[in-house]
Amino acid sequence: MLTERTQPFIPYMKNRSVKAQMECASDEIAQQSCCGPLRPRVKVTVGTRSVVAWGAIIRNNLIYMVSFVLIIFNGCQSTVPEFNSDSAFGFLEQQCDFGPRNPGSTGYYQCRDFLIGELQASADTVIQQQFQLTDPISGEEYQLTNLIGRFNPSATKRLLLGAHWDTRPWADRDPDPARRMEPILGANDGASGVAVLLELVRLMKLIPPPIGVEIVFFDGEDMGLSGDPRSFARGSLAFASDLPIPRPDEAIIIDMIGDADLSIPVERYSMQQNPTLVRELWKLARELDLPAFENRVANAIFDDHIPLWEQAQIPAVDLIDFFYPNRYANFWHTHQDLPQNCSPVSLGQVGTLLTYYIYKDSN
Ligand code: 1BN
Ligand code: ZN
Repeated sequence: MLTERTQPFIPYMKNRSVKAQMECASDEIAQQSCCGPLRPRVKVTVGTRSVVAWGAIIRNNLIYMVSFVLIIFNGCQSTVPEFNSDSAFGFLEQQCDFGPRNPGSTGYYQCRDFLIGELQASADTVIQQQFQLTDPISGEEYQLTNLIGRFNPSATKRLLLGAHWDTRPWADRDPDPARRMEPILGANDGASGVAVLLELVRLMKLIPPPIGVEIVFFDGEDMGLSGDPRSFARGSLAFASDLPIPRPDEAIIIDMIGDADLSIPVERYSMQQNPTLVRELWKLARELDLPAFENRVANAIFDDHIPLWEQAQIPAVDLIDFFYPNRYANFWHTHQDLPQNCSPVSLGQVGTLLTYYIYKDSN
């Protein structure tokens, strides 16, 4: 069953645009002129003569001028829309409602068509990139699909934002051995990153980004064998080995960012591949008061950011919370990877960071 997203999405501006503020200012002036004349009304009586108080005139005019300058100055600051965490969580639930999305499953095809529809409704261009992958256990061959949605593709600066949309065909870390060959639902490992990107897709349709943004939903990330990291991230390998778009300047991958107990230290390979972007993102997270982002370097994880750098020299960073739910328990690659173990607040932290990163230079 599909979850209805009942709340209409009404974005509002953190800092209102120059135009909106000018309109507001002119409304105020219009109101004043309806209620009374713009000419100064203050009079003082000197002896028997009534004279206009010139001091008051100058003071009033100064107030108008200072207000105008402040409005313009405030309008020059960046205009960043608000990221809607509940809407993003609705996208997470919607993907899980399709069931497991491992290659060849019913949920896989339903989800692929849903993602294509969402991109086509909002992006300037949509590209489907197909590639082959053999299931390392059954030997079955699948035709897989990376999906790319391009926004403002002619911009000078272009950022790639990626997440994998496929889910793992096996719950090989589940405590119940009898269920280890069943596919996982992938609420966190799969749906969470895609959910944040789908919300950004909707936002960018409403408010076009000032930079170029390439949204990439990678396929074939999670069909790898435990103990063989290079058998993972096959969609990003196919993408980076044969780029279907001009090479982006930089990339941010998001994976497993829905954990209700979210903690995102710096992933070690990311620090090597793009230390400048790591510092900028974690500084922004500090300024925005996003507590999930921790100022320490942790595990090196073979994720979709590695082929981007190795094959195409795209300096890519991975935002990932590898300990799901924490260091003392594990839901990763188990049947506990469910929406109830994820949170809109967690999606909101990552979504807010990315929204600021995209729109920070707009006005
Ligand atoms: C992330 C989520 N990954 C798989 N599911 C990448 C990964 C590959 C993590 C190998 C650990 C080992
Ligand atoms: Zn996984």
